[in-house]
Amino acid sequence: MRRLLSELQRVVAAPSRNPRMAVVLGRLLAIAFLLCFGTGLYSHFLQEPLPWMRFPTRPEGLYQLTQGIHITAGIACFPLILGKLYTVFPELFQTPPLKGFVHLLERASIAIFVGASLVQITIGLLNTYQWYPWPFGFREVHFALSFVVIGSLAIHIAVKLPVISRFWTKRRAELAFAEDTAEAEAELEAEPLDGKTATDARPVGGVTGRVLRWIDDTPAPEPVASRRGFLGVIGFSTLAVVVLTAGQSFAFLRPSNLFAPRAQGIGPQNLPVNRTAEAAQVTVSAVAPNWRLSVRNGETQITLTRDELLALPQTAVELPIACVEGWSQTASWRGVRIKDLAAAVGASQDRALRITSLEKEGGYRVTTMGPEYVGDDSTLVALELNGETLDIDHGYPARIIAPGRPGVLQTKWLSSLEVL
Ligand SMILES: Nc1nc2c(c(=O)[nH]1)N[C@H]1C(S)=C(S)[C@@H](COP(=O)(O)O)O[C@H]1N2
Ligand SMILES: [Mo]
Repeated sequence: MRRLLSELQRVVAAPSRNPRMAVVLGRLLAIAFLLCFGTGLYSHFLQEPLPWMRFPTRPEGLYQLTQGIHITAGIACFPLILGKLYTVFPELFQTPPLKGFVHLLERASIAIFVGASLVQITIGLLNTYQWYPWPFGFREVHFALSFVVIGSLAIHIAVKLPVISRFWTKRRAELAFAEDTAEAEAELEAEPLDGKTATDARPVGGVTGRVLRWIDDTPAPEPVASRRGFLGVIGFSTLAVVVLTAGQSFAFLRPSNLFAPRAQGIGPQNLPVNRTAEAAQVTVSAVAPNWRLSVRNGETQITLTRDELLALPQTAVELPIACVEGWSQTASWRGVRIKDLAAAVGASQDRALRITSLEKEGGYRVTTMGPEYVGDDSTLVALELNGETLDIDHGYPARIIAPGRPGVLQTKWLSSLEVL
C-alpha cells in the first residue's frame, strides 16, 4: 500500500507541485472566499434582517457592488480551486496516511473544505443561471455551507500555519527549499541504501520526502509544466472567467460579457427581466381598470388609481436593479416618493412598511421595507422606466425602487403598502 502510494505520488509530481505554489494559490483562494463570505452575509441579512439591523442607503449602488463582487469572486474560485487541487494532489496519497491527531484534523478539515467548497461554488454558479436541479432550498443550503467552508478553512489555515509561514514570501520559500534539499542529501549520505530505494528505506512526507524521491534512483518524472507556466495558466483562466462574465454586473465590462447568463441592455425598455408578468400570473390583474394602490396605516387608508399617483409630485432617480443572481443594471425611474405616501396616511418616517404584490404566490409576493428606506428621498413607487410607462414585465402599474437593496426586494406589480 505504502509503495503504491509513493509510486502514485511520484507519477503525479511536477514542478508546480510544491508548498510555495500551494501557499500562493491558497492566499488568492482565501481572499476570494472571504470576499464571498462577507458579501454573502450582507446579502443574507438584507433579505432576512435581525430586528435591530439598519442598512446604509448610500452609496445607492452599494448592493450592486457587493453582489457583483460576490458572484465574480465565486466564479474566480473555479480555476483557483482546481489549480490548488492540482498542486496539492500528491499529498492526497501521502504516506503514512495518518500520523496522529493534528494530522487527522488536518486531513478531515481538508476533506470537508474541498467537498463543501466545490458544492458551494457549483450550486452558486447554477443559481446564477436560475437552474435549481436539486430538491433543497438554495438560500438555506448556500448560507449553511458558507459556515462549513469558512470553519474548515480556518482549521486548515491553523494547522498549516508553519508551512504557510515558511513559504509565505518568495525569499523565505527559497531558503526553505534549500534547507529541505540539504537535509535530504545529508540523510542519504548518512544511510547507505543497500540496494533499496530511498523511499523504501525511510518514508518521509512533505517536501523532504518529495525531494528524497526525486534524488532516488528512479528517474525524476518529466516536468508537466514549469512553475511560472502553471501560475500563468491559472492566472489567465481566472482573469478570463472574470472578464467574460463580470459584464453582467459591471457596466465597463459589458462588451466582454460573452458567457454570463445575463446581459445588460437586453429586455423591454433595455433592462433585463427576472420574472415576467406571465410567470407571475399577473397579466390580467396588472392591467385591470379597477386596479388601485392601497396605502394603510392602522385605521387610516387611502386608495389611489394610477392617474392619481401620476398627479402627485413626481421624483426622478437613477438606481440599479441588482439581482441576487448577479446581474445588475442602472436605469432611470420616475414616480412618487414612498415617504410622501406614508405621510399621506399620517405615518412618521421611522416606520417600516409591508409591501404586497398582485402576485398570488411566490417567495417575494410580500416583503418588508425598513425605515431607512422608507425615509429615503430616492425610494419610489415607480411608474415610469427610462422615460416610458413601466412595461408590464417591469412591474406595471407600479413597482418599488429603492437605493442599496437587492433586486428581489424591488417588488413589482404593487397592490398595497401597509405601515407597520
Ligand atoms: N412581485 C414580484 N416582484 C419582483 C420579483 C418577483 O418575482 N415578484 N422579482 C424580483 C427580482 S428577483 C428582481 S432581480 C427584480 C427584477 O426587476 P426587473 O424584472 O424589472 O428587471 O424584480 C423583483 N421584483
Ligand atoms: Mo433577482
